[in-house]
Amino acid sequence: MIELYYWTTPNGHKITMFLEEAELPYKIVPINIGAGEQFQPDFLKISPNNRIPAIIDHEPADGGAPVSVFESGAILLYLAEKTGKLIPADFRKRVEVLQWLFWQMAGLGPMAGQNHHFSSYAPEKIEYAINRYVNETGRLYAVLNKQLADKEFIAGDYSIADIAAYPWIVPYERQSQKLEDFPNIQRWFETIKARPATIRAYEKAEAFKNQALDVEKSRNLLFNQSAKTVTH
Ligand SMILES: N[C@@H](CCC(=O)N[C@@H](CS)C(=O)NCC(=O)O)C(=O)O
Repeated sequence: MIELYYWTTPNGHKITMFLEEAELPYKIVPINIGAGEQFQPDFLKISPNNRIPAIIDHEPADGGAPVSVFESGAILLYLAEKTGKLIPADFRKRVEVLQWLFWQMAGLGPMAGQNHHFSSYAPEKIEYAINRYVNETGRLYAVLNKQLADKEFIAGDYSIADIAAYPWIVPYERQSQKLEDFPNIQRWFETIKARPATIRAYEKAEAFKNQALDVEKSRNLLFNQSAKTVTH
């Protein structure tokens, strides 16, 4: 059994997408980041960065004590290695998946995240910052579009590289991007959206709809973090 510490955000959706795809039994433990639950001491023990998602695997491969993992890319890789699913065994194909997984983790995720911040959440509209992150998101979309020109999925077969990227393309309008400008992404996006596991993963989020993030109420909690908010 996998315990998934989760909230209904792109990085949270990555893990429900994997678990649904691999049909692994799991239990969701909601961590309402708008209510500050990411700072609870028990959660910080498994996720010292005070961010969702995190998992506890109660049946690790070595048969030992439960294993906890934080960082969505590390979780996807851990689960793919555990199950042998959504990652190729072939050496060269595996390298292909890993480089695109890290591209998402270090590029698309953080840049689109800053795009959301400066375009939607920042109390002042800072033109330079908005342009910087909208342009960088667009550049990353163009790179992905090129990669998908001759492939159905990012690294050939459907993999954790696609699962990492998809939830960050879902809010494309908020990122001031148009999918018509990226026809290969559009085709890829519609294919993944229609997968039964993707539909089931996004349905899991519905249960928390009435607790949707109210950025105005949570502004101080989410956007006022510093070294001082990292507790012992
Ligand atoms: N690099 C991390 C980023 C995780 C992340 O930023 N999580 C957000 C939600 S998507 C969060 O928990 N925010 C809580 C906070 O800012 O306190 C990952 O991919 O797991």
